[in-house]
Amino acid sequence: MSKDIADILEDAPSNWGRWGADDELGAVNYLTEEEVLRGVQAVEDGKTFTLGIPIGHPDGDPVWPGRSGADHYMEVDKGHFDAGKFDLDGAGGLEYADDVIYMFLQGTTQFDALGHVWYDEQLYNGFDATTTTGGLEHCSIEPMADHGVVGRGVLLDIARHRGKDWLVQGERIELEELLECADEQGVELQPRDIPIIRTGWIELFYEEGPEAFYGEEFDEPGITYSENLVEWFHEMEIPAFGTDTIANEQTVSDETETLLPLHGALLRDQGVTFNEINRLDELAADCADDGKYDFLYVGAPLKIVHATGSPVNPIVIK
Ligand code: UVW
Repeated sequence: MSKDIADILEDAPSNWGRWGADDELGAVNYLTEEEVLRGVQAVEDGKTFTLGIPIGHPDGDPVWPGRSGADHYMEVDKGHFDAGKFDLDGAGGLEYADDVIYMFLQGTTQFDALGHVWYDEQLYNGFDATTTTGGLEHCSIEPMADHGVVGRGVLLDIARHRGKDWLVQGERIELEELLECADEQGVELQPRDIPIIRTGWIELFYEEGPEAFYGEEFDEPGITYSENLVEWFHEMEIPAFGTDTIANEQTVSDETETLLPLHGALLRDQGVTFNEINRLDELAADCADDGKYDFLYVGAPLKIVHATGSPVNPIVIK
């Protein structure tokens, strides 16, 4: 039987109440105007990178097992006009195309809302988990979408640091290695930064295909739970972090033997925003080339009412 996450995290640091009893924005509150300007100061040459993956890729989309990729279809196109299904009175020959996407909001590059994951019947800041029924009454994506997630980002290229194209199933990354990697790259991690951790894992999906990616038992590589790592996020006042994996952490923690404990310790307890399923290879190649690993990070989730998350195409400006 797996351990109880509430017992494991009993003494873990928390941000509940830090920004008031009604707060639903969490650690993104750290991203004040000063932090935005600190991000702007990291811009030197204006090079831009987008971190989103394609939505509706012909080989499918990389998603958490049990979810499905986007289903994209045409509601109206030239064929509909040629078949006489539309007659736009007064359009003078003007025609149009319309399409629809049916997808999991967590099924592409995305931000988790703070009410996406909980334990012990409570969401971030103590909201009752029953308020998620029928749509998130509290801690939906809306406060984050209203605020935006903008600050100084720092790439930590763990795949390159290990001399690999990508990490394999179950490989774990500890805090010490994140710090060593920053050191080796010659970049200083500062309080309120947005760490972007590259494992190469999403590249495996596109380069070797879904079978290699999912394997026999899905067990993603990633940062792993430790008291040190959780304390570090708290002391450094980390508002958000991104990775190129589906869930931003080792699937089953070696330490707790439970599924995704950092979702409990960081998202639910500290209100840290998770930006998942990024594609980081182009950004990483450029950072390796010019030796500059910090940048302005801009994440704009959609204002979807009562939603558990939102697709996002983060923009990085160097
Ligand atoms: C789960 O909800 C399982 O993970 P994610 O945060 O990746 O959506």
